[in-house]
Formats: sequence, C-alpha cells, structure tokens
Amino acid sequence: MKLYTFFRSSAAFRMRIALNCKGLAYEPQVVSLPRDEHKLASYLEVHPHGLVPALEDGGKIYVQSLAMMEYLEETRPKPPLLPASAEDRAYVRALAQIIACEIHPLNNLRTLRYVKKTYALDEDGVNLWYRHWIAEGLRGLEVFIASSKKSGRFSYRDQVTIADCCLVPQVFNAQRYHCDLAPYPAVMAIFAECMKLDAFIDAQPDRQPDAA
Ligand SMILES: N[C@@H](CCC(=O)N[C@@H](CS)C(=O)NCC(=O)O)C(=O)O
Repeated sequence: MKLYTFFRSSAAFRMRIALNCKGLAYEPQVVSLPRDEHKLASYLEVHPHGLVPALEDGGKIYVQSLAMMEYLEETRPKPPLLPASAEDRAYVRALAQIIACEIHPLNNLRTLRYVKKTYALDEDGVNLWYRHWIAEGLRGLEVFIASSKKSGRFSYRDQVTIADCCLVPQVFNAQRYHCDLAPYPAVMAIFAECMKLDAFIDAQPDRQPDAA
C-alpha cells in the first residue's frame, strides 16, 4: 500500500494510526502542503480535490480518511477498529464524524488561508478563528463522550476504534495552536491512553520522514 501523506496533516495522521493499528505496512509518499504539492496536476490525478491523504491499494486509489478507514476495516478486519454491535458502531462513527465533519474542515489549511486573505487577518486574527472553532467542537465532543457512558480507556470502552484515530490528531492540532484543553478532561484522558500505544506514537507528526 502507498499512503499519500504529509506529516502535519490530521487526516493523514488518522490513516497512519489506522494502518499501524492493523499492522499494515505502507510506503509513505510525501505531499507537501506548504509547498502546494497537493495542487500539482500530478497529484490531482491521484486525488481530484487536491487533499491529503489518499491511499493506493492493489493499483486502486482511495480518498477520504473515514471512507478509507472503513475500507481497511472491511478488507482487513483484524484487529477491528469498529465495535461488534450496530448501536456501538453508530456511536463510534458519530464520534469520528464530529471530528472529521464538524471540527476539522473549519480549521483546514485552505479555510485558514481563505479567512486570512479575505478578511485581511493577522496571525492573532487567524488564531482567534482557529481557537473559537476548536473550543466549539471539543466542547461538543466532550459532552458527547461524557454523556454516552460508552467510553472507557478509549473513546469506546477498552477498544481502539476509528474514533480514537480521529481524536488524537485533532488534539495534536489544537496543541499546535496553543488551545486551552483543560475544559475537556474526558477527551484528554482518552488522548493520554492512546499516546501510550506504539501505533499512535509511531504515527505522530515528528516521527514522519518529512517532519521539519
Ligand atoms: N475529509 C478529508 C479531509 C482531507 C483534508 O482536508 N486534508 C487536508 C490536510 S489535513 C488538506 O489536504 N488540506 C489542503 C488544503 O486545505 O489546501 C479526509 O478526511 O480525508
């Protein structure tokens, strides 16, 4: 398998964790976002929307990290990254989507570049935007986890799932922007447990070949 990745990309980080959890070897193909390599014609042939990551498997290309994690789950089910029951799978998918659909797009590179340019924001202005949406998103995540009674060591009981593959990169991202994470103790407890595992440690940005 080949993973089109960038060390700081949260969505690529999700995939690196999922691949590591399943013990799947992959070849990293670096696509530098600051150098706009995701906008090159050669990459647009891989991913028509010019976003990282993409996964190549058996000569076919897959995009969208949530879809790719589900693809891995269906083609390489062991160890599972989703719970056994439909109810619990819905819970885990909801958590993953809270992060991937509600939080991450508002803080994506193209979003930040757009608000910075369009509204002539300086660095403080961009940080204000970033931290506002992180606080909104993580508050929702915290409430969802705390009220579900389904969390344990990890987002779902003692099983690592795709929810954790999404949660950890989002927390890394928030830490990079110096967000106050004290109001989210349930989220941070899960983060701490995940970061004891090699699959997460080895996937983190500063362990990647393209880390600055
Ligand atoms: N929903 C997509 C998100 C992909 C995405 O937004 N990737 C970011 C990096 S984390 C990207 O390529 N950004 C380029 C840009 O914003 O210009 C997924 O889960 O794969």
